[in-house]
Amino acid sequence: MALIHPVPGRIFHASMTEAHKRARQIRAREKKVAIKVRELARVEYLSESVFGKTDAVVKKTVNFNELPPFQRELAGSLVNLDELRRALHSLGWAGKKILQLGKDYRRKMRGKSDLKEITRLRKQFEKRAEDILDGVEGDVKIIKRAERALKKLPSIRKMKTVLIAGYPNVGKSSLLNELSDSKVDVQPYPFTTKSILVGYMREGYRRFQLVDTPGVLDRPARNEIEKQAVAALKHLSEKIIFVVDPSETCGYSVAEQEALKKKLEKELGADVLVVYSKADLQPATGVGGKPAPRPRGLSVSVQDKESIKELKGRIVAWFGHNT
Ligand SMILES: Nc1nc2c(ncn2[C@@H]2O[C@H](COP(=O)(O)OP(=O)(O)OP(=O)(O)O)[C@@H](O)[C@H]2O)c(=O)[nH]1
Ligand SMILES: [Mg+2]
Repeated sequence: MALIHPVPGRIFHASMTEAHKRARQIRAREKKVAIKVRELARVEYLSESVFGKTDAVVKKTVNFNELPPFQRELAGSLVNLDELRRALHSLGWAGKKILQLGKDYRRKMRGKSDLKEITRLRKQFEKRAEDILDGVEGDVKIIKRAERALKKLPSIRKMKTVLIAGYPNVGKSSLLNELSDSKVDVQPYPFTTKSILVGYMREGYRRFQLVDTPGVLDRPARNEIEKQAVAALKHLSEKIIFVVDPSETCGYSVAEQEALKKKLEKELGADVLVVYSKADLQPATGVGGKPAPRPRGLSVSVQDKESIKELKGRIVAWFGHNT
């Protein structure tokens, strides 16, 4: 569902054409009567058409205050929400104003019998309606810009969620694929050029959402925007599977990986479950050329279905069995 109801292009012109077409279909036995009725109809249809279009945008755009915190935080980072709210208000006001003006003009026109005068009033109404819409053109631009920007918001379901973090190449996406029942969803994420990956895992009647965020939780946040990107995720879940690759084939030492884990734990105030990946590979050699001791904790390999099953069990237990 779109957060912002699409704003039609050229509201005034589209409404004019619509009003004119509909009014032309009106027939009356007497020509004079027909002209007057059509002129009244043009005013009515134009005002109603503009109102309908603007009102739909106002009414069908979500109330950003009611979005889940994660979505709201992201929306707020992409768009100035106060400015957008004001723009929507102005557009709504313009539509109502034109609707009322249409009523006033029709009242005036009904009292006239001179056809030239009636036509003059209809044109005057059209001009005033156009001026009102011109006055909110800046607001329309703001709404359209927001509409485009918010297309980058990922759609994430409201359900038990686990984030997957860890340095690049440690095996996060491979793990997500193994844990997910169906194909992993690719969603846009505003802070990164990469997409985020969303998978769904079922265990009995329980369903979990797993989110892999390449470029976000796979390195220490460097600047404000990156910190914001990390902070937004806090609203999604405080449960993080942190993947450590003890084989170090990812290119990062275990010590570096542990340091990132500590940092994320602190930054997000997260509840972290460490998972050691690539259990089928030898751990990297430690001091003195000896293989480093096998890490304590859950070791998994995408080649070992049992280990994946065990991880699933851990995730379920993590949320508690009565959830
Ligand atoms: N041997 C072995 N290789 C694995 C395992 N899991 C992942 N890999 C390999 O490790 C490499 C990186 O895996 P990815 O799942 O793409 O890692 P990632 O953490 O998602 O990487 P980025 O998306 O770049 O952050 C790939 O070549 C995988 O095939 C595993 O359990 N065993
Ligand atoms: Mg990946």
